Amino acid sequence: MSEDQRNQKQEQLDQYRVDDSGKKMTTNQGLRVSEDEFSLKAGERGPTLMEDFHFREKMTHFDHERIPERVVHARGSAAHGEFEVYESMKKYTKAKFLQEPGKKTPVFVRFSTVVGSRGSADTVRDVRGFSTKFYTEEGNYDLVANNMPVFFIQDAIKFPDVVHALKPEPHNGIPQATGAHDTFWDFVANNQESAHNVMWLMSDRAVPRSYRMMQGFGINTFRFVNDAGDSHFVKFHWIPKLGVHSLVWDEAQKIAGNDPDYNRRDLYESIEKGDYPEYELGVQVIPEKDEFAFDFDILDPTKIWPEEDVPVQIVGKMTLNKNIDNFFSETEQVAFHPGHVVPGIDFTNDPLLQGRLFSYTDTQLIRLGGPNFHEIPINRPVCPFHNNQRGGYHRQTINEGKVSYHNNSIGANTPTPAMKEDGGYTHYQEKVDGKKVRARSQSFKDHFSQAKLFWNSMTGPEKMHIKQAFAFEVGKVKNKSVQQQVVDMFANVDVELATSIAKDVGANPPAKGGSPVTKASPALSQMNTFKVPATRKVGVLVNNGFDGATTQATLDALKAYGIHPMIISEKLGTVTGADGTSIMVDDTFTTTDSVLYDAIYVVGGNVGSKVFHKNASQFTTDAFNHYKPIGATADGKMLLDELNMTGAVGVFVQENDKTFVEQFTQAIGEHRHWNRDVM
Ligand code: HDE
Repeated sequence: MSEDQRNQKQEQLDQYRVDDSGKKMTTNQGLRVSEDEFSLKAGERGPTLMEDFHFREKMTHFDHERIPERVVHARGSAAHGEFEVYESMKKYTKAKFLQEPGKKTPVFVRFSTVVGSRGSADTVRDVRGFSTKFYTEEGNYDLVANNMPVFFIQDAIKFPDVVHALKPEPHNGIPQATGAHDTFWDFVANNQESAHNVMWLMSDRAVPRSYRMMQGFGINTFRFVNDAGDSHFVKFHWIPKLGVHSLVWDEAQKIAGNDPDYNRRDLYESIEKGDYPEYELGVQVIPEKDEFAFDFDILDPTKIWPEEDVPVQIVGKMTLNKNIDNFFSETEQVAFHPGHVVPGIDFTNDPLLQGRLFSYTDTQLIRLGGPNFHEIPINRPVCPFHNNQRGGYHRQTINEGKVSYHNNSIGANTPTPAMKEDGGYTHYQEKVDGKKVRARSQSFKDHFSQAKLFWNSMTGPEKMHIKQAFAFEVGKVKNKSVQQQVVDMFANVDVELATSIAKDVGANPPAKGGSPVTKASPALSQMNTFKVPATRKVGVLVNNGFDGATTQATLDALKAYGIHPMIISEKLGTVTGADGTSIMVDDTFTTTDSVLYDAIYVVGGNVGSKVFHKNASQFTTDAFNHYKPIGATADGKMLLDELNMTGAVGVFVQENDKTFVEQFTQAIGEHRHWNRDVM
């Protein structure tokens, strides 16, 4: 694809972009408006007149400004970017955008939570969506993924059930954006195919630190088809270059109050700063002949293909390098669909995928109000589109001529279907032979082996977090029978886990033993991820009279690592060091909170202030309890001594230690100090 074509998507969006600044106000019909503050009245104190077309147009537009939110994944945050191929996938697929190393394709990515409504908080315990639209020369390809590699159900017909159970309960509309209530856990215990996904949901994966630090998984098994017509089964992965990192649950809850837009803001601000999120695309490929070579069914969406058995091959890298211009036009109106494929990418009989192939277009009809949503700028392919579809709400294309049917002679039988050699999409001719049944394959019946594999793959702290998550979630369940059913169900995964849940929620210990699976997949643990200090935010607690030279040098050194120190003090404006150094304050103890930073650097100062002392103690204690790295100057050490933190794991004091910055920086990259004894 040429540079021109790569810029095509941007140019296409630019056509629709309007800069209103400096312009005269008009109605939507282009009529200049002379007055926009007073409605037209019969006399200054009289009634408003029906003939006030400007008032009515303005109010009608406003009355209709909302569209139905997505039934799931309502809360989203998105960005533009590009995907660049490292390794040609020619061997497996003829998809043109995956053929040549170096080839770039524009993309639009929307991240989301699943269960909460559009205005809900970002940091709830939930699955995250990770949808990517590739604007390829052969049409749009959508990779509609989640941040967990398995799903709650095996057949799409159960999707309304799982979503009803997870959403706020229908009688009172409570609780928002959480599975911590009776109906979800009742669903889980009575639909045990959910076990594996529930293990992921109780793990740290459900509270990502950032969309920039989150994996993506296509979950469903797709098919690659090459030029020769050979087919391979394929699973898609996104791997973040910053590693996979999560929040602590207590922190996540506090962030939900302090900054409900936490993940959205992080994405937006990072791109504004030039910290472009990067993800590598990986594929796991299984040849057709090995379809039955595994001890699980490769079409079962509650199963992973362990990476140690089926390695992830890296294909290329996606960089998100441009923010949206308008949330509604882009993030809200973008329409994804796993059925938006290009030649070389095809489907399998995965029964979840088959149902998805119906649902996504269907949902856009109600959400975007008709069949022409492909004409909305964010959804338009970069290649032209021609067919005989006309009409429908909000049709924008003005098709010329009187022919809108196929076959025809009046229009020389165009548009004409393209031959396969000419890029026409042909479905892979999989042989299908069976009776019409409402049934599930026996090969989908094992619900616990991989749930156990996941549990076995967790490190001590990760297992602890899972137990705590169950204690919270199942503890919120009011129905004692449901609690007991959950305990008994998860004994099938691990008895120690089930016993711990039973203790925490006051249920009886589980009756039967756990799964015999002893295998682990180290790739599943977040402890084995990349550790990168760059782009992390450090809260710097500064008071007047601080050690100017040391502080300034440290801030510069941290910045050189790509870390973002943010100055926090009692008041906005500047703080002044003992040597006259003056630093701008970014936030105050009132406007920000410890939970919004990856690490705390206690600089302090020599000017006593009770307010500073009280707030700095609170910030530092929270950071300590959330396992974050803490650094301190000699002045700041006094506070740490008082709080009994000096010498604790991940606490660094800058006395005469020249290696302070290196140690502190490395600790920031490590993310958290799970082996610290918190208070
Ligand atoms: Fe979705 N899903 N889904 N889903 N899904 C939607 O489509 C559906 C599933 C996913 O950012 C809806 O446009 C069914 C798996 C993401 O706009 C809807 C089934 C995976 C998004 C729908 C699934 C996903 C959606 C609602 C089971 C991971 C947000 C709004 C059979 C691979 C897309 C919309 C965005 C959205 C249906 C299961 C990911 C209703 C029926 C598995 C990331 O069509």
